[in-house]
Amino acid sequence: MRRTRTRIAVVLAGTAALATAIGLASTAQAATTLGASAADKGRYFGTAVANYKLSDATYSGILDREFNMITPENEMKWDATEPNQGQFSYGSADAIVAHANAHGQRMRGHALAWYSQQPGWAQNMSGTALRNAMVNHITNVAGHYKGKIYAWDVVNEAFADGGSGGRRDSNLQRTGNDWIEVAFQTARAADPGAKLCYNDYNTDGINAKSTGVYNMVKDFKSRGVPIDCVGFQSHINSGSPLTSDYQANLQRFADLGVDVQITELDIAYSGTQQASAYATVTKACLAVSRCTGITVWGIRDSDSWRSSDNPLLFDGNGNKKAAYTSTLDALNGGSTSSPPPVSTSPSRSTSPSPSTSPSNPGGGQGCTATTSVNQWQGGFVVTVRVTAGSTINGWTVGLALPSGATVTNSWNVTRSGNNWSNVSYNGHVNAGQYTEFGFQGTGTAGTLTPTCSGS
Ligand code: G2I
Repeated sequence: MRRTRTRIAVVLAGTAALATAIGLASTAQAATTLGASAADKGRYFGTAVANYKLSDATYSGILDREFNMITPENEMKWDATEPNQGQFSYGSADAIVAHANAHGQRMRGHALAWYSQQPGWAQNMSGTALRNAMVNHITNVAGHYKGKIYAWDVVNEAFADGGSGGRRDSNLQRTGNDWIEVAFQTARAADPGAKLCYNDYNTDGINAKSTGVYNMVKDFKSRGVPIDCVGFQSHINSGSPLTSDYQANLQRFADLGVDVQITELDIAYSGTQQASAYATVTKACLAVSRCTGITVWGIRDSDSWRSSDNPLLFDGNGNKKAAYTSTLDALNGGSTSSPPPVSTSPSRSTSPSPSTSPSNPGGGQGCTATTSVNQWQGGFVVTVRVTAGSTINGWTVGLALPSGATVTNSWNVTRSGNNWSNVSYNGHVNAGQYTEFGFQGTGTAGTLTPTCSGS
């Protein structure tokens, strides 16, 4: 009897080993959770999370089983993180980050600069005071989370709805059209490792609004403004339906040299129509190699900001819906498009030089430096481009500011008086290529005459 049992046990063990081997082999084709399946395709699958729901076991059970990226639904917004000017409040957001760390999930940060959900004190500000408040806010919040955020929605919803293709009016917009690039430069300085995204809604197909954003991104890339990604919220409903050019729209942005992400997906259709639309969106992301992941805007229908539309993947009881299955199937059957390159990219760029000619050329051994200045009343941002004549491994730009101008913030550079030198990751510049650094200040930058010396 004992011998028989032993033999059965050995046979079973052998079978189990074989089954495990087969199971592992087939896992790559058919992962059983959204996060694992997306990971097999080099992508993430995330959700918006509300901190106060983490104590709900059904909610956190689904979260930790299915999702490997988290966006705080409200906890990192300006009103939550700086309720009084200069007083920062990170408790709820920190709790979400701690949950993510404990469960192997990464974080998307949302959102540093936005016309909505501003604290009352900021709503009442304008001009230079508001601009400075925005810069201070971004510096503090992105600095607090430095190294902990995969991607930040640096600027949210800055474009107008409708056919204008232009900017939305807001107190931030009225501080000057360059507020968006200042926000990106400030975020880069505060957390150089985070991908920096522009995020908006009704930009999910090719239309006037998305083309306005497209033109801004193209301009930013050509001038070296640090932007790494564009978020497409994808709040799909009958008034803002899923269009057949969804994938083409993602692709045209990716072709500008930015990652694309689906950031707040929910689909207010029902039944099979909803399931099929989720599959279409998922396949579109898989088909675009720079689409790095998908985030849904909540877990259960009851968690949604528009819960009466039942737009999510789980019903109010936490059961998987048809939309869940179609999404998972789409992930598992996803195209073989290569995953996006993994990069902790420095700012060096090989993109074509800007159309505007350099304002202040200056040269020395191995390199030249040029500046472009964005001046507004009371403040400025300077971008300095260092172009290598022959390949260099380090550089120093000599650049003096007029009296009365004070630097408050700089990025991709280390400064000693009037000498601005490379940091660890941007000293090496190949012949003919360039890298950029920048700084922000108060006062007037005036006409700058930089010199450059390479080593
Ligand atoms: O409106 C849907 C989303 C559009 N894109 C940007 C997202 O940040 C935005 O998320 C929603 C949240 O899902 C809501 O939860 O943003 C809303 C505010 O603009 C959030 O609603 C707010 C309520 O308006 C507040 O009354 C409430 O105090 O949620 C707050 C916290 O529960």
